[in-house]
Amino acid sequence: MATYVFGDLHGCFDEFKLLLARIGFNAGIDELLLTGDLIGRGPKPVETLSYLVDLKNKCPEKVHAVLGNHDLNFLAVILGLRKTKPRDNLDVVLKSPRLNEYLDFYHHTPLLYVDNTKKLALAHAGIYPMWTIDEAEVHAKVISSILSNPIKEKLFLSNMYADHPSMYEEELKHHDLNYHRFVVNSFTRMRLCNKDMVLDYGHSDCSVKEASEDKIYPWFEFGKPNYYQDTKYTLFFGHWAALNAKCDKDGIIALDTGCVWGNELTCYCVETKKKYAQKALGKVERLNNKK
Ligand SMILES: [Mn+2]
Repeated sequence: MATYVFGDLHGCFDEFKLLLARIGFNAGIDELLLTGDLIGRGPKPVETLSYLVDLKNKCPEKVHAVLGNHDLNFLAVILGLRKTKPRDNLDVVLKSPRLNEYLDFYHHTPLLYVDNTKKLALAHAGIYPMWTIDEAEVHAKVISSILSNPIKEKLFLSNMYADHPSMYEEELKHHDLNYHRFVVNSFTRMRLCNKDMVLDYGHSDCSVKEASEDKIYPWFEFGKPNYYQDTKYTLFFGHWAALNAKCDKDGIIALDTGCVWGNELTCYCVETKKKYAQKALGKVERLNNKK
């Protein structure tokens, strides 16, 4: 039994299958974890979701994904709250006879997955530096309960698109829409923040070096000192293709290597601590080089 964690798939189904074959993935025996952004932009979203839904139906305990910003965008599109853009390549999913199955799969996909036995956690963008894994789990569960309620889901998704509030305070919990938006932004969009843990979205086209000149740094540079080292938990995240999986923090592992942009798809074996990569077979034109 092995546990494999995959970075953002973005509908890159061919590379996904090649990498599964290369690692000798044994469906039903091995565990498959995914850092989210399963679809969006890439060429084969229907094949990707169908594979994951089938595997999840067959062995529910062996497949765990978390929601990414593109996955949430897909939910907003289905509810008519967002228009599809041709470059998102979602129309083919919307026309699929299995749409309701994909929707059900997503409604049961959390923002954060934690395995307390294997001591690992998985979130698309990461965990807000002020939160422990336990605290983050409480926040993530609030959003899961909203997504399982159609009326609350629609209200939540229609208020999701904004950058504020940009930092967490206990007080936020009394302001539902702002609180929910902060939680979802931190789990799915976060990349950079300042030393006061204010999330920054203004430097999204900058490199880490350029941002640091403005005293803005990757979120994983902050947080409870040595939290992941001390607790021996490993946190996996995707989302940040421009980082190219470069994160040198103990216990924090970046996995998005931008397969959809023509780079490669990466997965990590928890037991052997080995990384595997599959070169992209194609390339989607990159309009915004950080997504
Ligand atoms: Mn992504």
